[in-house]
Amino acid sequence: MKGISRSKFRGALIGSAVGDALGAPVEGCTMEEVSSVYENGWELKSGRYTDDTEMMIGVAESLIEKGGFDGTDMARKFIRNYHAWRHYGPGTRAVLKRLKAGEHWEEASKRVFNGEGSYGNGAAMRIAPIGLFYHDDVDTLWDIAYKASHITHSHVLGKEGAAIQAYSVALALRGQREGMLSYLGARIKEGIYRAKISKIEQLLDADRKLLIEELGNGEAAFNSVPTAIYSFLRFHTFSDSVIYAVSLGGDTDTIGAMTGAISGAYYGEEAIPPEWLSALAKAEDEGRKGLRYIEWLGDELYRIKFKI
Ligand code: F2R
Ligand code: MG
Ligand code: MG
Repeated sequence: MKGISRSKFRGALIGSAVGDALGAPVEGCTMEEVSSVYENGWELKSGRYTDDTEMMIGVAESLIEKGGFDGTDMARKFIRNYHAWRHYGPGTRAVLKRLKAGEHWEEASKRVFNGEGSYGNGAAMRIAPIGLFYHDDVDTLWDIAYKASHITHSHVLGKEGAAIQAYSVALALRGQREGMLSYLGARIKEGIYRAKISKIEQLLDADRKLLIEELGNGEAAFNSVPTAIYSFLRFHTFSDSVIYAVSLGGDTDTIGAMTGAISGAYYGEEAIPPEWLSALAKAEDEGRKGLRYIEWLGDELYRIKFKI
């Protein structure tokens, strides 16, 4: 398809991993703490990614192997890839344990948070491959984003957040930065997201403190997905958006990952600073699913999508 390149597919996935790795050392910190940790410059300190990227890899692997969404297989990929030291959220950890014990993927996620299900951002943080794969059909994208979220997040606000993030990646991939907020507004059903997305335009010059008060920087999907979209829209380079997202403090790896996915889909892999790519490759490529592997996942998604 015109304008949609392999570089943009790679950019969304690697952008997500890089945003995750930049935010990981400061997850849970205040804005002030983040600026003191990064006072000598925005280097990828360890280059290691966390649960955000490990799960995103599982989504991509499953779409590639099955040629589309398959809940049983995707759940299996999450279990197979799991490493506790990547710091998973407690709800997701509990659901993965149930899945590993043999519970069906349509049932396990309904058991956490007193039967409410999770509205954490753990479904949204991994959803970029679905935004890429279904970018040309928003009804299917929305439906599949909900289904893929349900494996671990059965609360409607967890699923809606993931669908909004997936659609933002698709719009960025298609080059639809102008109009992104109207396209999103026309789709969103849940009030808390409608309210936050409708505020983004008027907040584009806001200071960080106000932005956090209005959109949030926490682990709930509704306190982080709108913030990632904002971070993309406020700036005009990949690094400015991702650095800003991390500078807000709070759930820095995840807001960084989601901003990186949208920005990478828009600008392509070439826009990601080479020193960030080398740090990621150095930390993760030795025997792990690192930079080269994530690039390969982007290439495969592109190849299967466009039948080339
Ligand atoms: N786990 C973490 N970070 C914590 C520790 C890392 C730190 N670097 C350290 O070493 O100290 N990060 C990862 O988890 C987040 C994604 O979480 P996920 O997968 O959505 O998990 P969960 O537990 O389902 O939801 C997150 C929290 O949201 C609240 N919540 C969700 N649903 C709720 C409900 N129905 N009622 C009440 N609260 C609900 C809870 O506080 C959950 O724990 C990402 O940041 C990822 O990076
Ligand atoms: Mg994480
Ligand atoms: Mg996080």
